[in-house]
Amino acid sequence: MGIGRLTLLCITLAAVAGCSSEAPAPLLENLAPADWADAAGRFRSPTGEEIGHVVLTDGPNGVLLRVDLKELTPGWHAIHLHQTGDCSDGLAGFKASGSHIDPDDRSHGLLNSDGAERADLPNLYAGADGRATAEFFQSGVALYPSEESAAENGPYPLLDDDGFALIIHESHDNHMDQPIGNAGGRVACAALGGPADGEQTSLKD
Ligand SMILES: [Cu+2]
Repeated sequence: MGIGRLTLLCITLAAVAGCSSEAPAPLLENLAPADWADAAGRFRSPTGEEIGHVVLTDGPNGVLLRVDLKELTPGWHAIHLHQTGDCSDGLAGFKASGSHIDPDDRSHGLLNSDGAERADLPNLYAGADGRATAEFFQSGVALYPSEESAAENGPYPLLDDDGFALIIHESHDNHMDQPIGNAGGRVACAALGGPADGEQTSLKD
């Protein structure tokens, strides 16, 4: 890794990994080792406030995600991969992020016999202080388009032309009901790689 790349990494990840000598923001401390991060994004509340981060690592069998959020309602929340990297309409419910990533046309739900969508993840738990920190792994997706991802049933490239969004829902996903496991509205959104993002932090050349 050259100096330029390292500098870029530190600038991009300054908030995430605390590369600078200044005290790191408590929210982001130790979210993930810097050399894990292939991409990172910020979670926004409906009013646009920064309430968390996600770090994504591309692996040979899928994508690893680490998330850290604050100011959530205590309890379980659904977290899904949505189609479009656009969190610009929070007050209107983050609808611009589109529907779930589901290239196989499956039903929603990790516990559904006709499921699951590639959007589907286990629930995220926020403690009494509203903080939620977790690691997830999703097979069937990759960060970047490739020959492999273009093949039938290949990994779905999250950072395609319109990017993707990680959406936190108001309540938990029951992993069964259509279309979103009765998880309610969208309360936080992290856009990566989308046209309206402006916050893309892809670290690959
Ligand atoms: Cu969703």
